[in-house]
Amino acid sequence: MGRKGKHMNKERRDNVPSITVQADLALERVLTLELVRVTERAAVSAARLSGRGNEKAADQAAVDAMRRELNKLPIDGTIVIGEGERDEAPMLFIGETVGNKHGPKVDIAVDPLEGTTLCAKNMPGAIATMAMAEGGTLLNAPDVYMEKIAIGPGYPIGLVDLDAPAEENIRRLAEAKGVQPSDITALILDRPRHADLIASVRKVGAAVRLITDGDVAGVIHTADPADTGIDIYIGVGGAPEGVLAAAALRCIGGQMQCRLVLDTQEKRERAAKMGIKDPRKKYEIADMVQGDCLFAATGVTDGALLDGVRFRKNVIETETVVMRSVTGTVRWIRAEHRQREKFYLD
Ligand code: VTB
Repeated sequence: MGRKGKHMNKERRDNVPSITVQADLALERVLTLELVRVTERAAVSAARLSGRGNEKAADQAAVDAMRRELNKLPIDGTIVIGEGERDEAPMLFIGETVGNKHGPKVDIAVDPLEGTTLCAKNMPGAIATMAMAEGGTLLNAPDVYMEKIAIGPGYPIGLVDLDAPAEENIRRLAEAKGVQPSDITALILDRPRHADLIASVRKVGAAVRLITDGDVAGVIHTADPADTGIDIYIGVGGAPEGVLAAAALRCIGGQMQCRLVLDTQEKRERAAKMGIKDPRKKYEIADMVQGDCLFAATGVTDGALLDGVRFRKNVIETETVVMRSVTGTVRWIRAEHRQREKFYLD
């Protein structure tokens, strides 16, 4: 779903199921706007450092801003997807509690700067993103790789399968869409590990669009192929990004299957400590995000999904998409900020 996704056609809207949860289990809807503030602040802080070639500084700026804003929220939050495990990340580490504690118990997944390299090089597609869900309902995943496959809404459940050969998935998808495999475009991270995958997709006649980073937005692109030109996302990316993308698809519809890449004893032990019992488990969206959730992303640099931050003379402009699973509502929020102080930029 690109920016033009704001004008999503009716057919697509009709295809998007909203999830059913007990009223007392739904997240308070006022939190939706609170999420926007959090990702806006992180995006502005990172954007100030875009194109400076310093990934660490941009990431740190986003982390600081996001943490500061999260701690103002009326929630009793726990970071379940964050900057790393406790011993390696001083802020927004997995298990850190955030919020002012006067509010609901929630799980939080954050990627304050998704695409640090994109931001450092001022390339398209860096975003600040987070998801929030009822306490205990987000997958607690270690920072390892994850196999992923995702398609948009409106297809029969189980149409594509993480364990099927890429050629077969493309053929099935083409048939269901009523087109030839050559009309299908797959989005894949440009990495040497994907050489065979890319060759298989091309062998069946489909097109590959490569991205250097940013697979949270990449997965979201599958939700509106008519707009983005992307029918399917396939490949191995980060597990934290996988859970964030699953939260977005939980809100807007679509299918996604994932499996953690736990290829060493050390990784299996880390995962086990986080409660992962079956290291080979194939996760569906509902396994990764079990209840109501909210998802937000603000553009840092310009991208297909969102415009980046604009620093004008007296105004800072941001663009954010925020979604809520219980209603399936997607809001595109273009904001003009006139109070620079709130961004702690000077
Ligand atoms: C992907 C990509 C992210 O990490 O998840 C990737 O979408 C996976 O790790 O933007 P490798 O770079 O090691 O392939 C990111 O690039 C974020 O670091």
